[in-house]
Amino acid sequence: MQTAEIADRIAWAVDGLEVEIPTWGFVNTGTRFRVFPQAGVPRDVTEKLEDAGAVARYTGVAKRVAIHIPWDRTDDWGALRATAAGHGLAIGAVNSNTFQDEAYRLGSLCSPFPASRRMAVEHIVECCAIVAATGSDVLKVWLADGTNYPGQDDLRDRRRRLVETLTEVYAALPPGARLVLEYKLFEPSFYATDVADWGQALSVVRRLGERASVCVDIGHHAPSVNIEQIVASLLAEGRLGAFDLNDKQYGDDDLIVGSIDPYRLFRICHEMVGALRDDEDPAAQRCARETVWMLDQCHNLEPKLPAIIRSVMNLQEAVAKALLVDRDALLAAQRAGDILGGNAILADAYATDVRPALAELRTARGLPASPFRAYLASGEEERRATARVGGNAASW
Ligand code: PSV
Ligand code: MN
Repeated sequence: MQTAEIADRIAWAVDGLEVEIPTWGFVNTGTRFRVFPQAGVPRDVTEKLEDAGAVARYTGVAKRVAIHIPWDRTDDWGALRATAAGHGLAIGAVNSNTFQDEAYRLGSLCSPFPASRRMAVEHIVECCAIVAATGSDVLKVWLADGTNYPGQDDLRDRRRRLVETLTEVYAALPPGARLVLEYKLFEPSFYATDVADWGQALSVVRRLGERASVCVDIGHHAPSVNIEQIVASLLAEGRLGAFDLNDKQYGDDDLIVGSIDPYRLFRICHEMVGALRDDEDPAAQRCARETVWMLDQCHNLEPKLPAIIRSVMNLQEAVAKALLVDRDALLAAQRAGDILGGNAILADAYATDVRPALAELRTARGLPASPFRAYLASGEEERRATARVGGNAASW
């Protein structure tokens, strides 16, 4: 296939795809052993938005920014929204945080202590108000709730508390907004996590209502779990709400998306593109259209901005390859029971080098052919480090 024909077929990866960048991707992060600070890291939410604005400028497809409360707390949400808009950004998912307070020692929404549950509900209800005040449309809830030892708490009771408190939160969602519930296999709890997998998350959001769905964080699964099948199942149920994109080798490693297993990322994108193009399943199609493609990564050692730009490009490449899959031929092979034929269609699309076509598409739209190289050559990284001296760099 010629570059021009490839470009034609993958244009959506540049014109249609919307990627959401997390403010916490720009701050100093680390492991439980040490945080290694970097130069030029934002000192407040305004500077985080400035960095997200740079990613949007270079890539052209990352125009939503996810915020985390209280890390991004401000006393004027309207002003925050306006600052974001000044950088060409809309506020995306508002992430609640019920994992960094002493009160949450034994959990938040599932805690055995009514006062802790109350505090968590009030915090997330406040996040609902922030959704409205910032013009966002998504509330994202991840819970660090769980237990470390068998017998520590009653598992069924914890589940009952979860449904009860989330029902209260759901009632506070602003009109038109959605709640997405994120699951995670383990950590910080090591015996039983209250929302540990997609089945638990799906059954809980079903109890809440139509505007509740599931967030799939790629890093939150056991090794070798088939994540694209989870994505397909959630799409079929109309309950996929968002991705937290990243990559992993061992646990919840929060590495650059597509840096370890680009083929897995491609397979996930293939499920998404399949649903987006499936006119015969309008419910899955709508669900795929509304799904937020958010990054959730930590750049502990590598420079943060170029790492995030790289992530966006990796995602675009995976989406582009998925757009190249010959769906009619695939369907025909599948219906004919042609195992190797079907597999070859996917393998051929994955093996295509889409980078020249992506570069052409970007150039035609006034974007740098390689946002990553253009950013590194721009001197912005050095200027940021010189300008942001003094004060307290934002960190965990
Ligand atoms: C938890 O590990 C998580 O994936 C959740 O999305 C949090 O909001 C995010 O990381 C930041 O800690
Ligand atoms: Mn996440």
